[in-house]
Amino acid sequence: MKKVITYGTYDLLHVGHINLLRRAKELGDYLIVGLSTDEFNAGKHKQAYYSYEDRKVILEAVKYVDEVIPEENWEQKIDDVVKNNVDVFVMGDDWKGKFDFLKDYCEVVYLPRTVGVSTTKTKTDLHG
Ligand code: C2G
Repeated sequence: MKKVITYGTYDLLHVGHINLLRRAKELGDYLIVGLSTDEFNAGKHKQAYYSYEDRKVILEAVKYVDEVIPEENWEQKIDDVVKNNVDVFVMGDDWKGKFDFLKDYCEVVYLPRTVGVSTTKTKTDLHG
């Protein structure tokens, strides 16, 4: 079974997230998402609108997602890849090059982002 992993905040789920998850799943048979905890987001200077628990429930309802694990720090990726026997690591290409150190442990794939949609844009547009 070919296992894929990706990471993110996945707040206010939108089509850009779904496009990433669908393409990530297409690269294997089982997709794990490392979901940023609220504490880790604070470190990313990101304040998610939905709590980790709610973002996890929402993500687990997406048909492309097989498992959600907490992303608590920047250092856990190698351990996650090895522990879960992951074959492919996937991220949107805004992260291109940032995770190439994982190439010693698995395939590393950066996928083109979906243009014109982001959680930040949603928030700004809604504030009127
Ligand atoms: N994404 C995308 N297109 C968009 C918006 C997001 O393809 N229009 C992708 C991002 O590239 C990322 C995933 O969707 O692969 C999740 O995006 P975020 O929730 O914004 O994740 P981020 O804050 O970038 O956290 O350790 C990695 C970090 O946790 C990634």
